[in-house]
Amino acid sequence: MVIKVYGAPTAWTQLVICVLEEKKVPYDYIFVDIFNGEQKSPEFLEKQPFGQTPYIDDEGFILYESRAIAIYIATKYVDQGTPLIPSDIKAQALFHQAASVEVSRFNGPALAAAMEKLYNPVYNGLECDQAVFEKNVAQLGLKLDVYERVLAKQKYVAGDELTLADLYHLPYGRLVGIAGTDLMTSRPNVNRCAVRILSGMVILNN
Ligand SMILES: N[C@@H](CCC(=O)N[C@@H](CS)C(=O)NCC(=O)O)C(=O)O
Repeated sequence: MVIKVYGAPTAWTQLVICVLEEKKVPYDYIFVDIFNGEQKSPEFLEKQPFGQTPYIDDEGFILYESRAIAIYIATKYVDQGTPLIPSDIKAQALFHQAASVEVSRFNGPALAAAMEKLYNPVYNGLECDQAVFEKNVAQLGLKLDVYERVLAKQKYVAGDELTLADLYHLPYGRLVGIAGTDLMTSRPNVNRCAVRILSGMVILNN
């Protein structure tokens, strides 16, 4: 039985699907209608108690939190597709460093900018607060200036090989582009890395 991904064509399911594609693992994508509250149903909360997509079902083994799912897939299928987690102890430490930078520096302002410009108007019926959006774009820009300097010296965020730490930037890196910013494209080294990350993306349908 192939891995079942219960998700929606939004930010985090895209990461899980991208990891499965990079690892050449077959999967079934099962659409969860988060736009009509299916993720808050008792059946869904049994599997994902926080009421968010995605989660996976691997022959009865249920796992949620996209970064944890990504590590599970990359570890289980270590011998196929793109490696994604280095085996050398120092390369692995640099991978954890880059993954921590994504959570602690990139995700906050990127999520806030995407929420303000895309999610709030489209899904919550709220007007975009342009000042909040711009404040977060500016904060993210400062972080990406540092990324640009790092990526001038190495191909990817954890070194010269693509890792999960790069792919973790896919969900909100993509959305800040859709939100109309040039945060990625105006920084050549960041853009080079972003183009590679996005090359593994599959367009999901409802
Ligand atoms: N930390 C979670 C975040 C999941 C998340 O934010 N999911 C969004 C879609 S991308 C969702 O389910 N939103 C609907 C909701 O919160 O009700 C993960 O990594 O899986």
